[in-house]
Amino acid sequence: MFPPGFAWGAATSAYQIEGGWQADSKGPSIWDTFCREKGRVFDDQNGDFACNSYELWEKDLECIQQLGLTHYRLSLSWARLLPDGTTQHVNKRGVQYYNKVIDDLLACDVLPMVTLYHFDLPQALQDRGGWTSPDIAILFDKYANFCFQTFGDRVKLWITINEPYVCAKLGHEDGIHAPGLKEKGTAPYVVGHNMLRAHAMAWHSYSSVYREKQGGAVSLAINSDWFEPLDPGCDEDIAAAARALAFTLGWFAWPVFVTGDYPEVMKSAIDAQSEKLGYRGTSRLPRFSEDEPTILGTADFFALNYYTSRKVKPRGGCEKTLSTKSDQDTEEVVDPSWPISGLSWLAVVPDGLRKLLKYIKDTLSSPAVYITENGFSQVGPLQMKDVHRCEFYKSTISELSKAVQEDGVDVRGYFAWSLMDNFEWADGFSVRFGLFHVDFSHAELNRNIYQSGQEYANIISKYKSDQRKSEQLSKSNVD
Ligand code: GBH
Repeated sequence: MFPPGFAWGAATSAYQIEGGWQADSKGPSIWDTFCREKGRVFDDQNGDFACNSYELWEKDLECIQQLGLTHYRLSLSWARLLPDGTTQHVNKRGVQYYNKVIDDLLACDVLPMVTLYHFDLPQALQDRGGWTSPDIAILFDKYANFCFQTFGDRVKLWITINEPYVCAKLGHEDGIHAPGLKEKGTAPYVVGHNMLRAHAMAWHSYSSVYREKQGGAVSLAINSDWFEPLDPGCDEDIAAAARALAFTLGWFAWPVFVTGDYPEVMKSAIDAQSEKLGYRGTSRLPRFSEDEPTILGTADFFALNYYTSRKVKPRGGCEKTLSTKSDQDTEEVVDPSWPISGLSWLAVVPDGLRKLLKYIKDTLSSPAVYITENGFSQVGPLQMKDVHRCEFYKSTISELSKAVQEDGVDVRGYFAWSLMDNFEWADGFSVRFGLFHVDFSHAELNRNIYQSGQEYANIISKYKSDQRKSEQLSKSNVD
């Protein structure tokens, strides 16, 4: 039960699938650098070749068609288009590659959703301070303008930045993503801030220069778990769950959708913790400047990456060191009844998606929503008949339909993560999220559909035939 024109998609990202890391004068990205440092990635693997989509794009297109997708979400490699990150030097072969991908999709009636930034900053810009430098917002805006200008005649759905939370926290606090910094409790807030500024500048550029002619829509993809109180009757747990939501979803959603600023509870918790731990100086959470383009209202829809849920209680203020986690002061637990997908963080909680969507509707004034990522991983021995993942997709999509039908959430589309097995960041190739299996042990890198991929294809084809029937019905009613 989904509305007409609903987007059925799958998602990927450039570094995770393309390979061709030095092909045709592509510049290095921070992930090229990071993977070369020993001990960063499972088995010291890297995305040098990955699924080799740079050369094997046609195989990806076959997978897309086999699933019957209406939409495909991909990301552009900034360093493939602009090897040193600036528009001083454009790599024509990179432009050609994405032109072909976009044109081929459209020729097959598949609409592209394009992400400008999915974790892979040009190394040349990291050398200038990366996301911790305020200048990055202007550089990103120039890159975004370049992309709107080059591809915007055909691309109508844009994501500026994928998961600023993950870049800020995993990349600059936990050090488990590139660039591998561990500046706890400080850099992540600066990075998040600059990402919001960069996103907003690009959105304003689109609105003032391209929107009228190109007619597309622009947002940023925000990842969040669903958080609920461990004991729903306990006030401390209720407050802790609210803090967890504020520090994950709210960090980026409040500035863009609600107030133009960070959630109050986040601001006060950070300042209180600074005080308590004797941190001097200006607030660790930067302020938005009145002299810059506004942040509020800079999204044409809500793009949600949802994977899992947690039950929350207070940590008890016992942390002695600065970090975003100690500011947040929560402990998050997995309910024992929730199955685990194979990855310890990925408990399977399909109805958490429905609850999160309801929360988004109620707190962010009912935005149009795309689920830009959702998925389930396979770890360990390969199973082509992946019954658990079939179950996962069926129940997730059923919860999604309840969100639409019963809760009235304006959901416009769903993108499964991921089209095919790929380079799963710090987990390398040990974790498989694909609807298609990729045989990384042979140079052909053949793609083969999993049972869950077939399940998803069946859901899509059922939707399409229902749509055709109801169109015929309404036509014959008119006659
Ligand atoms: C997505 O992030 C990414 O956008 C995508 O590229 C990736 O392939 C996909 O997830 C699957 O992982 O290691 O215990 O610290 C999802 C949000 C938030 C999920 C951080 C993993 C880290 C868990 N991610 N979380 S842990």
